[in-house]
Amino acid sequence: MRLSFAISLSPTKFSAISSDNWKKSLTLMKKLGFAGVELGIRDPLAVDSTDLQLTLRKNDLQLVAIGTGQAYVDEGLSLSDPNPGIRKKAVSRMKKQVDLAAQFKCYVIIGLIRGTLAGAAAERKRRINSLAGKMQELSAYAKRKKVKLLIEPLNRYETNIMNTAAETVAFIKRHKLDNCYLLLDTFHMNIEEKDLFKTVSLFGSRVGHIHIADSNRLYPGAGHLDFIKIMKAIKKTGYKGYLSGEYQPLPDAQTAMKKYINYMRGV
Ligand code: LER
Ligand code: MN
Repeated sequence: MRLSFAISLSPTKFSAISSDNWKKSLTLMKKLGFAGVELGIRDPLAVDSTDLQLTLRKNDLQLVAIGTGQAYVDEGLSLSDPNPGIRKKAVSRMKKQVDLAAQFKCYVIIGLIRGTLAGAAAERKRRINSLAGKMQELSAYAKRKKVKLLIEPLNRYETNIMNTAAETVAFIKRHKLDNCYLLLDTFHMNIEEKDLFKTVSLFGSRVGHIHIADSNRLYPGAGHLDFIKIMKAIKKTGYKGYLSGEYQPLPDAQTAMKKYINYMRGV
């Protein structure tokens, strides 16, 4: 398993990643020995992909995945918004994310961008069906571009759509999203899963990517999660992907990053 770290390409309200200068962060990541980076990108059209490619190459870093939640947090775009105009904008933004990911052969994450549901049961049902349709469209689009999508179960305080791995896998199966894989985040799992270790072994074969954060959404070792046991469970599944640190950049972004690599090498 290789180590990566999630950072933002531009300033964002999303508090679980650092918005420090990304080029400086990549230089530090190379120095610390990371193999990959995960980038939170609000608008892929604002990205100079040649510059990004060169900077990644210079620092021997693989772009592992694109996080897309900033379009929701900073702009209010979501795939399940009641307003069809906003849903359409969200889909087209996600297609641009896929286009960018195709250049780097990396994953695209569907996390906060799916939005959250309000209203009566019938209205929620309509919107969940509409969301499934949008995800089928995106999944097929990404498949044509040879890009895999990741759906991340998120805790109940951030969304009410797919909080657990079981719900997410059921959604993937029900709507035949054969190009979508599971992203497990230890912070969300600690809130939502009955048995985090069992979840890892049960759904391990469907996992495409992993986010690491402690129970308090700080660097591993700052909270009460048993990462030795978690790593053992992940290893048992034969997972060969990246472990991306994704948490609040505290006490400061650089220290948070250093803490990650030191701690993870220890476990
Ligand atoms: C959100 O809480 C999160 O964990 C992100 O990775 C999802 O966009
Ligand atoms: Mn996450």
